[in-house]
Amino acid sequence: SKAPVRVAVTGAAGQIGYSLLFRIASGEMLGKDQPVILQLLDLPQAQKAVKGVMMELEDCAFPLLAGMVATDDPNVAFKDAQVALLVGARPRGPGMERKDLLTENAKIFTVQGAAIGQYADPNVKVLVVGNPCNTNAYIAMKTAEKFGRVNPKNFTGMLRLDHNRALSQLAAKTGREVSSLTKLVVWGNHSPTMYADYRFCLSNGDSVKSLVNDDAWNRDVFLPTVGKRGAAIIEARGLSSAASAANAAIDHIRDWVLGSNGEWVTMGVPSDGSYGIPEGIIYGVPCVTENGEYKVVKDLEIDEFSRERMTVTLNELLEEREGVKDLL
Ligand code: NAX
Repeated sequence: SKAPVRVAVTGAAGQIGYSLLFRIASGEMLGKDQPVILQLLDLPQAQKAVKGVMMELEDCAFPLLAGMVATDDPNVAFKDAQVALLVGARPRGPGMERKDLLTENAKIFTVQGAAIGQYADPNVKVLVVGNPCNTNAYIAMKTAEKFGRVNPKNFTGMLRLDHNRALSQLAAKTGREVSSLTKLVVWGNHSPTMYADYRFCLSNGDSVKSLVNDDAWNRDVFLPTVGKRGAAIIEARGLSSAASAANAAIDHIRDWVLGSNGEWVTMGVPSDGSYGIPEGIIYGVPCVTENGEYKVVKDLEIDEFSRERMTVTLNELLEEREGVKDLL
């Protein structure tokens, strides 16, 4: 049987953690033949709650769960980790400015980036879920890079929830099965500025753009619906999206590790300069994954409307980067 993979998860006592951990332990992320060891990080005051989650994980008697540790020390949590899911983050409190949120989180992600840079497996695959996830991933990457051990290309941010939200809206609009849709991409930042782009999207060989054939719907209904979906969930549920976020994290890592079989998946990855995105910015792009590596789909045509949208979401990321530059 296979050697266990060490999976670090931060914010383990939180809402997303409560959905995510059980699915990782049941084999939905790395495969039904792949044992895992869970390395759970949360704040000191959340350790008791993490213990409770671990008790429930034990009570599932998952055959693939080869071990677990709980800790409040990032250096312990990330030790030899091959997959790291950075979910825990400082939520926006009452009266907190966007700028404060950014710098509070920047502190967390410099500490965790340093721990990953020193102690994780050199090929660790990092997915940042905690918001602002693109910029948090950027901070962790830049900090980890200083130690010269881990691959900076492997720091990614989660755009997959936006991607899945867009798929389901398009399936509803066209009356096609969600599973029939391919070649969707969500460009940019995980925020309401994201640009879900279905110009290349196909359903059983038919162009989804032609099936929709409604630019006003794209601009006035589709993009706002996907962009504001997180707020709509909070409004309806009284809590932020958790199960769907955990599901997206599973999808992101599963496709990265096990391959996307030629299909496009959206990942926030450090830009290599393509599409005019400055190098290093963590930006949602279409990727194809194979043998544990992602490749950005290149040379797609960018029309005027798309360029406008891609610039708006890029400018937000540049602003966020400017806001944390003193910490890096
Ligand atoms: P919760 O508040 O339920 O849980 C967060 C957990 O993280 C808590 O247990 C907290 O103690 C822990 N934590 C805080 N600081 C930590 C640190 N420095 N080290 C380790 N653990 C720490 O939030 P939850 O609903 O689970 O959401 C977690 C994050 O995901 C939030 O930042 C949220 O904004 C973000 N989201 C990102 C999404 C995406 O698509 N990228 C979508 C869903 C979600 O909104």
